Amino acid sequence: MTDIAGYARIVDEAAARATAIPQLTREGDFTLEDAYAIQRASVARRVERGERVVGLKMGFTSRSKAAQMGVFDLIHGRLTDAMVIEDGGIVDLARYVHPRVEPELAVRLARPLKGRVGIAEAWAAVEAVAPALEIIDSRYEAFKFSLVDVVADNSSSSGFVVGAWQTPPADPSNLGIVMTFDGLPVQVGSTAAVLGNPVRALAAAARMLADAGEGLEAGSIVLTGAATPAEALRPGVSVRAEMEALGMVGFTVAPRG
Ligand code: OOG
Ligand code: MG
Repeated sequence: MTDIAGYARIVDEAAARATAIPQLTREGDFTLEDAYAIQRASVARRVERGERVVGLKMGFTSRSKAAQMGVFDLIHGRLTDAMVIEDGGIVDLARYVHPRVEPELAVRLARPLKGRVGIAEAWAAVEAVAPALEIIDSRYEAFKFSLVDVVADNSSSSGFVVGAWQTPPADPSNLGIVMTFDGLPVQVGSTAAVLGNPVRALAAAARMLADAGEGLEAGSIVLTGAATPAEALRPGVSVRAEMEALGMVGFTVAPRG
């Protein structure tokens, strides 16, 4: 039997202390269902400490991210208020193990989204959209993991920055994206890289949660998944993403202290 609570404590403490750990599966393999149970238990520990769940992030919704990490299944993780970084804010690398950043379309729901919904229904539930940057930070040594390892580790959730919320555009399926470090482009792409249309990632989120008897609440924020590979953060760097029709979002990493 997989020690759900024990593994949840290990990943939660690794995140809280910003220390790398060996992959959990080094002790023996476990099922995807166990992995999500570990994720739920680790997020419950955060909630017990006073954090609030504010939404969900989808992972491996683009070919380029899946290929970068060698995991080709859609995954999800929970976002809490403690992971929020203000647009234009300063990020302290000491809070993380080996953080990376990736550009994503964020959506906010006007109403609950539950069950096996299609693209039209998912899009109709969206009240606002924004350009976003996700800071991912696997707690595993060398940022290496299997599918069940990364799911147990809350799908590497660690921080996210959302730009100005705005009225959803008529069609979000092919918006150009440029991510820059100190003004120089480091990744260029399109929301089309996310399952052909990032709204598909939102519908997939509702379906995945429905399989576990859960759903998305009104007001939830959903990160639809990186449209490009992630880039490692370094001290002092200024990170920006510009998304066609939606504008900019960014943050600066504090210089080495
Ligand atoms: C897992 C999380 C993947 C995305 O947007 O594809 C993800 C990882 O790469 O560490 O957030
Ligand atoms: Mg992501």
